[in-house]
Amino acid sequence: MASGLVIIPTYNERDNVAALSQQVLKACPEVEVLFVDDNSPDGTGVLLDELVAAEPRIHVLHRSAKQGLGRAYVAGFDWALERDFTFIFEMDADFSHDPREIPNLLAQAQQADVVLGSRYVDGIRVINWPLHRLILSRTAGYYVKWVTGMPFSDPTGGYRCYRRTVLEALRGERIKAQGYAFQIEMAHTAWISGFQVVEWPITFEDRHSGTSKMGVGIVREALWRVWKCWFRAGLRRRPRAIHAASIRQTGEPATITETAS
Ligand SMILES: Nc1nc2c(ncn2[C@@H]2O[C@H](COP(=O)(O)OP(=O)(O)O)[C@@H](O)[C@H]2O)c(=O)[nH]1
Ligand SMILES: [Mg+2]
Repeated sequence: MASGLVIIPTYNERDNVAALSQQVLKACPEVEVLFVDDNSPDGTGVLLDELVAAEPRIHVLHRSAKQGLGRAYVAGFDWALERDFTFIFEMDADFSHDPREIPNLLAQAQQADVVLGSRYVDGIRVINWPLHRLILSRTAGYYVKWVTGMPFSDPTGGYRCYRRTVLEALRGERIKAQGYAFQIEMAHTAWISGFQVVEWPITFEDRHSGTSKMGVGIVREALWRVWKCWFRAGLRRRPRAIHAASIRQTGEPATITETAS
């Protein structure tokens, strides 16, 4: 049975998680939500336990310490693959990603293996972000393209939908990044392996509450890991032949289960 899971990593997101999970389930009642919390000092984890107790479509994975968004996603992907989810989403916890886009990402995923929510296709759609963050984010896209040949405009974005087949195939790959380099590595590994990766325009709005976990270490990690992507690809700048698990090879893609209303 096909279904969708929205994975949301959290670190000190106490003010956001209740309203966000509600909005996600309202925007797309067919999906379930998995929070991956790294023992947030602000008590996000305790609040998440309460949400889980009240709503069967909400789940939580508690991890013992802050290990970066990449590690949280890997734990979430493993959790999803142990269950019966076909469409697995990434989403930030701070309302930077509008939950109303989930059905659109899902619709795109009917015809693609990976859908990357992008702030930079058809112009720039970013609200209230400090200029230095915008410049950094835009530069990251050009840098990744320059080094690896991967043509996507927003490779560090964290609003995505992966087909299960992609995560199964990438499970054996050594994707070790902790910060935003994780998003680059995931996109690059899927793309260079021949999966069909598409971009979908989204609007990104800076968080209203809580603070960013972005730091110099995350940028430094991304800078060198992009080169590693290229080396691991054998210096190739184009995908291999279409991946055997790509929907273009397997015929009709699965569709998400409709819930009875
Ligand atoms: N579990 C977990 N989540 C994290 C970690 N670092 C960041 N996040 C979450 O990842 C998402 C994006 O982080 P954020 O600080 O908003 O980054 P920004 O939007 O680039 O400023 C948010 O949901 C954070 O709570 C981490 O180390 N562990
Ligand atoms: Mg944010």
